[in-house]
Amino acid sequence: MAAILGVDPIRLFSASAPKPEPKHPLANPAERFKGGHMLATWNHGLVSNAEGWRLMQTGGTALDAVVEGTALVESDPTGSSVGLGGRPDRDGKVTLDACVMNAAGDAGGVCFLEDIEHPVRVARTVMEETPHVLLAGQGARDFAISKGFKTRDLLSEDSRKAWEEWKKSAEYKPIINIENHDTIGMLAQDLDGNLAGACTTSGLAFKLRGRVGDSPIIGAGLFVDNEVGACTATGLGEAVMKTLGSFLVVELMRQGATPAEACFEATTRIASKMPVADLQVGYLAMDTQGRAGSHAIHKGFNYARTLNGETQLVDAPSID
Ligand code: SD4
Repeated sequence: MAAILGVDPIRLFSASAPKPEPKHPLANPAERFKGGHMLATWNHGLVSNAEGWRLMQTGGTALDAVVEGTALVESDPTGSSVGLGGRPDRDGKVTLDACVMNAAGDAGGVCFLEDIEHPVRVARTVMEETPHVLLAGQGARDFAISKGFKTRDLLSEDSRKAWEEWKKSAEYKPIINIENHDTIGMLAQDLDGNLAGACTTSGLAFKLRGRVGDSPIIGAGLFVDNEVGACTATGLGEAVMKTLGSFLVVELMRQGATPAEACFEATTRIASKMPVADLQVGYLAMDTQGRAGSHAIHKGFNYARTLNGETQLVDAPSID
């Protein structure tokens, strides 16, 4: 057989091929944190973490915690950036993005999904019951319905009024910490020491129809590597996608950065590449040893942290 790209195929596939490198030091089972650790973006993370902790007490995995923790926020009609009650696009339609990732590195997501209250549960179903990672639009909706998810109108009266108001000037200008506020990204390490993450959003208010942000994109809005750590992002998805932020944070941790150092580096990376006066991005990360870190471009980003059942709301440091 001819060499492929200059590599002898016998060497490539033979049993004597070089063994993989030893696992990362953070993967050391003896040092993994097993007290239960959860991080979730913004104030509503408090509700998500409480649900995650409740599930962990009765044997729930990190994946159960992040999916059901964020699903609670999706059901809150007063939240204007997630699930039910989320702000619509320019055409008055609520379109949702979500993804999940588990300790095995499996991932699932949905984007541009309409009429389904729990995109995060659909994302889990995509991961567990299909060979795919991401389903979009009508296909995602059809898939959800085929799996028993019910449809409902997600446009709340409050969001309809905000859209009517927006149409009067129809100015497309994301506002830091207001319009971009409230995506929920949640990371968990369960009592076995395994990691998982979820991210769910209605995206930017009054976005162009069909616009998909970073939140359902694996490596952008969320990334989990059970050997190293996990990261999620909130803020302007276009900025997060340009630097594949969550993957970047996890890779920096793999190279030895703490979660805080990695989030700082990923945030300043954005600021070094584009003007950031009018955009906000916040990163939130954990490693396998129970350490957490966060960084945002601007002030105002906070997150809920639960460690050993104790919860606190933490203000993230920022560049300005
Ligand atoms: C998006 N990243 O669609 C999301 C919005 C967000 O907090 O995170 N808001 O770009």
